[in-house]
Parts: sequence; C-alpha cells; structure tokens
Amino acid sequence: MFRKVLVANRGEIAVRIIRALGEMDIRSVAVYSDADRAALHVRMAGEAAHIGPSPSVESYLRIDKIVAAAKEHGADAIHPGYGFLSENAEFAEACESAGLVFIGPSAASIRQMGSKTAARTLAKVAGAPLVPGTESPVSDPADARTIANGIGYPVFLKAAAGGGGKGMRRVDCEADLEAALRDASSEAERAFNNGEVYIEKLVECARHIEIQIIGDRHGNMVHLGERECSIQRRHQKVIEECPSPLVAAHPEMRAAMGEAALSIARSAGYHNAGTIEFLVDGNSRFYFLEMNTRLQVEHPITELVTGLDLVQLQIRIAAGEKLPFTQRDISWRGSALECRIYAEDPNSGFLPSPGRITQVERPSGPGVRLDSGVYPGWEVPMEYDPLLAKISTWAETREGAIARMKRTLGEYYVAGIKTNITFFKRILEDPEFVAGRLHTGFIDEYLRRCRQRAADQPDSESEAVQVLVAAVFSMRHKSGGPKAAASPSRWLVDGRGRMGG
Ligand code: MV4
Repeated sequence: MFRKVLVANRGEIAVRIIRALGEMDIRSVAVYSDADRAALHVRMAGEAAHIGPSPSVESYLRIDKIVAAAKEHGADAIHPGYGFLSENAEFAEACESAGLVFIGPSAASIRQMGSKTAARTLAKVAGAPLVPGTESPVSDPADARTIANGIGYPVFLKAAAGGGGKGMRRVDCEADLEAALRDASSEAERAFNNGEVYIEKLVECARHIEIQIIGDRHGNMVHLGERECSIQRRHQKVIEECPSPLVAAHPEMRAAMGEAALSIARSAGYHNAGTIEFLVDGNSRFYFLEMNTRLQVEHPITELVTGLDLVQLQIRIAAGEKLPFTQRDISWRGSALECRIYAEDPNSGFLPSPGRITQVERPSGPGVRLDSGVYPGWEVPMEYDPLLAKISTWAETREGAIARMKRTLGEYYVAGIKTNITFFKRILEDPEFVAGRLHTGFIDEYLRRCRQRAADQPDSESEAVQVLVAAVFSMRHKSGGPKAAASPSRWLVDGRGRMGG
C-alpha cells in the first residue's frame, strides 16, 4: 500500500480524499494556490505544497507543478478528485512517467472515453443501446442536414471533446442547423481546443440515470447501481438520488442497465471507478450517453446505499489490490438524496456569491452526511467552482430521506454569503418532486410553476417567507456578532415559527 498520496484538488473533494487516506493510515499531501493558503484541505492534510497563483490554469491545472510537488514531498501516488486534471490523459501519463501511481483508470481509457464519438462506437460494439446519432464528427453543413433529416428534429449538436453538457446546442428545425453547427464548433474549439461536433437525436423529458462501476487491475468489475441525476440547471446537477424512483418501481432495470454499463467498461479494459450515463425515455428504454472516467461529485449517495467507501476502493485498486467482493455481495439498502450547496443567490438568477463566511451551523443526526470544504472565517474565492458543501441524507424509504433532508436543511446555516439552501427546501415540497416524477425538463418546469404561483397569489406564504428571510438576514448583518447570529429568529424561516423540520 502507498505510504503517502498527493491530493491534486481543493475544496470538499480534497477533504473527502484526505479523510479516506487518514483512515487507511496513508500520509496526505495537499496542494494549494494563493487563494487557498488557508483552505480547509490544507489545514487537514499532513503536508501541503504551494503550486502557484489563484487562477486554476496557473495552479490546479499545472501538470508540471503538481508532479514536481509530489516528487518533492515523496508521494507514491496522486488522487485527482473530480474536475481539474481528473480526466486529463496527459496528466495520468505524466504521473506514470514520474514513477507516481495515478489513482484512476489508464491514460488510454481516459483518452478513449474523452472522445465522445469514440465512446459511442465502443458502446455500440459492446452491444449497448445508443441514442440515435453519429459515431464520427460532422463538419460539412450539407452532411449535417442529411443526417439531421434522417434522425428527425429536434437534435442535439454536441462537442466530441466535451461532456457534461458543455458545448451542447439544441436545434429544432433545418433552418437553424447551419448557424448552430458553426456556433457549436467554434464554442467547442474555444473550450476544448477541438471544434469537432457530432449529432444526436434529442430525447425530450427523459431521465438522466447513471450507473457507478468499479473494477480492479485483475479483470474483476462490479456495478454499484444507479443514481438519478435528472434535476439539473444549466447542466449543473442540483439534487441527485439513489435509487432512482423509476428503477425503484422497475427493479429489473437496475440489472439491465448494470449489465450494459459493465459490458461497455469491460470492452474498454477499464479499471478503477467510473460512471456510465444513460438517458431513459418514457417507455423505460435506456440509451448510452457518455462515460465519466473519474470519481463523481455525487458518489456519497451510492456510498450511503451500498455501505461502501468508493475512495478507499479507488486507492486499493490503484495499489494493485483485488476487489474485496463480487457482484453477488453488493446490495442496496434504503434511499439517499444529495443537495449541492453553492455560494450563489437563487433570488438573483443564481449569481455566484463569493465572500467571507462569518458563521456556520452544521447539521447532524442519524442518516446525515456533510461533505464540506469550508469553515467560519473562510473567504470563498471567486476563482473556482462555488460548491461549498454537499448534504446527503439516508433513510429506509424515499419519503424518510426527503423528510430528513428538509430537517437537515433547516438546521444548516451559513452566514456572510448567499447560498441556495432555501431553494432546496422549496423543491423538496414540490408535488412533482415528492411523487418522483423527475425528468430533464424538471427544473425549467419547476421554476415556471413558481413564477406562475407568485403571479397568481402575490402575497402567498412563500412570498411572505422570502421577505421574512431577507429581513432576518439583514438584521443579522447589522447587529453582527455570534450571539446575534445564533438568535432563534432563524427558525422562523420555515414560516411556521418552529425549529427546522
Ligand atoms: C441529452 C439529452 C437529451 N437528448 N442528449 C446533459 C448532460 C450531458 N451529460 C447529457 N445531457 C443530456 N443529453 C440527448 N440526445 C438530455 C440531457 C440532459 C438535460 C438536458 C437539458 C436539461 C436538463 C438535462 C438534464 C440531464 C440530462
């Protein structure tokens, strides 16, 4: 086993990885930019290395500086987390060349799945159903027209080097196709240095369901079930859950999607943790979308329901160990939800809200997990993704997990910056959400329902509650100090004058 591992990331995921290393008696090395000198992950790690100025292109994206820091500190391996260099094949290669183990799949797997068209070909060869579309990039407008007419509108133009919704363009009719192709290609060129674009049939109001897989370097691989990630805003996931309410109602779907995911990963010769994304249409038919070759943000809900520690498993596999279980040993118990807490203001178009956190009240209790990268006094930098923390709740039933999440959000309190905490409280009360009727159009429809309700009844309770929240927050800012901030007036924010949930 490794003696020392460098964590090439920041924020809550760096903290998560440092925790796993601590439990495994492995020493940890943090890396940090100027803005992160006092960050929580730096405080928690055994050692830390400064890797440059605040912009991530000069620090967290610098392969040379991170590899040099790992060598200097005597690390055996590097965990990349998610984002930054986690799906960069050159980084994985640079680690291996420097004699460091990259805790993730091979550079070849990263490269293959990084090309979304190559991934489609691979999935097809593996026998998995695909969304109708092209397996190679399309650049000629006449070709694009022929293909789109063959598939039928609407279609999605997607960046071949993209993923996660970046560089996606919806096209509803032939007249819009040529301009959209030009836009999508130049956007992809700017974002990924690769202007290649492919075409897919756009599946409306589908569900976005992904399968977690994990395999060792000896050919053993299992799937760990699904996560439902249909609730996204601008291709940013907002709430994830496990099991998917759809799969819970059709349990045979899990085995079928699991088998499809395993056959894709096996044909890629994949090892370590990975996620296969599927779209599921109204007839419960599923189609391969893409594969993510990293640990995902939402891995905690899979951990809560399977009882496994994915980060520990990643580390053991990278060190050459065999998976300590087979598919038959995997079981799923209860239901889990995750809410992503961002430093953003839902009342002004979800604008980022960086600044100093003055106070944090952390939720706790049975079935509650908090993955947080912040502390009171920490200044949330504006340079990075504004994810502050993830709250996950577990209970025997979905209703229980929702009730627990509402209670937990009521206890959670962050002062000094705006957060989206109250936004979740309202979604969790939404009848469509409660009924589990989730689909990719959910957030747009939900926001439309909210605007409609506000227009129909301008002085409804929810409006009144918002005014009250604003008043309480501004009072607290004026009075200041921990005493005033801990005032029980906070508990009025649920509009019922009692303690959260
Ligand atoms: C799609 C799709 C419908 N049809 N592709 C978004 C993230 C990326 N990994 C895949 N995504 C989607 N791809 C086809 N051919 C729907 C989504 C999608 C989505 C789209 C609009 C609004 C919210 C969404 C949430 C999840 C998935």
